[in-house]
Amino acid sequence: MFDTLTERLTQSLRNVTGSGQLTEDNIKDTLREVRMALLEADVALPVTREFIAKVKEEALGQEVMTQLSPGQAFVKIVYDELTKMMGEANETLDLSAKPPVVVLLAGLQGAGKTTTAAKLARFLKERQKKKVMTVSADVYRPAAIKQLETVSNEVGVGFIPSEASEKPIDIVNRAIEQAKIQFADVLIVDTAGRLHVDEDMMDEIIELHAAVKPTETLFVVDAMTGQDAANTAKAFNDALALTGVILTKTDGDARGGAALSVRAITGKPIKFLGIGEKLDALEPFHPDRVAQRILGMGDVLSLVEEVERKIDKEKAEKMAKKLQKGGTFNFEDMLMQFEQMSKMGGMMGFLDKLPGMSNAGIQDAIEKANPEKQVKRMEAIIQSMTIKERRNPDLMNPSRKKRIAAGCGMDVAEVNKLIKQQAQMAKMMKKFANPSGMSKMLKSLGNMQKQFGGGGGNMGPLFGSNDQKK
Ligand SMILES: Nc1nc2c(ncn2[C@@H]2O[C@H](COP(=O)(O)OP(=O)(O)OP(=O)(O)O)[C@@H](O)[C@H]2O)c(=O)[nH]1
Ligand SMILES: [Mg+2]
Repeated sequence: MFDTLTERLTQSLRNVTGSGQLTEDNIKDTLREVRMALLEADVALPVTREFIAKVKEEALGQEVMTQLSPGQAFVKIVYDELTKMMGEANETLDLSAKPPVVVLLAGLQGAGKTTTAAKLARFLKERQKKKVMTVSADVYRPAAIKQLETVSNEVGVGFIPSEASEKPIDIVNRAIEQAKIQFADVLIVDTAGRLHVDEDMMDEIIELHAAVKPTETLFVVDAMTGQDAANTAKAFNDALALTGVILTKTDGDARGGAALSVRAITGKPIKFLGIGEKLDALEPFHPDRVAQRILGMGDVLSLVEEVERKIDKEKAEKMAKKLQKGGTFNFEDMLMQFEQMSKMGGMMGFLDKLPGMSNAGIQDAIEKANPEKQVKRMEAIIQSMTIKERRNPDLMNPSRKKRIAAGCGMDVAEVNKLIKQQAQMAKMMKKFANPSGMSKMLKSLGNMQKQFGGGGGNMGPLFGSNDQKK
């Protein structure tokens, strides 16, 4: 998603150079390019205008920031404004109402409503442990009901049958009763595709909405329609009082105009993104993460830049130098790396920035592995060592290990595991021992995702998973 926009934006943002403050002069050209980039991405004109005005205002009002170059400062402003434009934070579904919570999906023909119904059902079932049921009120398109049944079965949620001869309101009222009897937490209602200019069809869903009073009314819309997505969302919102938008087919959308326009034009949050045809291809919409992706901050290179800014550079250089001279990556170095990692917002914050790591399944696996906790334990072990031991891993012997384990209240097996990890990291570091060793090491972490994706929670030498061969 956003490939074209990202390319354009990163290119123009690179042009803010010079030193000292941002001035009208040194941002003029770039602002024009950003504006062009947004319009080309099919962001609505009023939205683009407002965005540019805000960025300009922020940029000119900026205090001089010592650590940031004007270019970096400008990127930061653009990033902040992009995030704001999309709504700041992720908005979740309101599932606090009395069950069954009714979620009504509406949208144009072929937007992805039926697919999204199943994706959402799967998401709520697996991530939020909800009992979900689905029902189709699409009595118009042949096989529409069957389609929902098929995908509901595929994701393993209850499906309430309906007939094309029934009235949508009757279908849904009956479904609510049935969902109650079966103690479902959530009932997802799929509806027929309709155009906002088709009065009969709009009246139908307005009546349905009034009768059913869904807790969530979500507009499902194809991201590839760009700013039209935002405009139809607005038209539906005028009729239906939406609670949010689900943007589908973002996997095929290189421009991003829909994602950027919807909030500003409708005032309603995008709650989810459809990112593929498969039924697990749905992810919660996080404005900040999307803004990062748009600015290409998801790539490892800018991660390295960020790291270099934040970490104690001197320490890293000293370590690199030592490694270069053939020194060993010891426990002291390991401890330092853990500290730096936590400065960067911990493992989750760190992984967020690696491309491919936004995949929901991966994030889940990481959260389960709880790297933060593992790091804390590893830190405790190192802290239980003497300085001499920290600097000379070779000193380790059974009696020292026993003392260290006792000192941190863990067992020797865990100390052994840490020692093994240190050895692996030392080996890895040797490979990258040159002045930019740190950067290369971080890049190599990018490769971890492969290992990780296929390895069911194995985070490489740095964070061996707990639940592996005990
Ligand atoms: N690539 C991609 N395809 C998607 C996504 N969401 C839905 N689709 C595809 O879009 C097509 C239409 O999806 P449906 O779920 O049938 O759309 P609908 O809104 O229910 O269509 P109608 O009921 O006819 O109005 C299908 O081929 C889906 O596989 C997505 O996020 N990415
Ligand atoms: Mg459908």
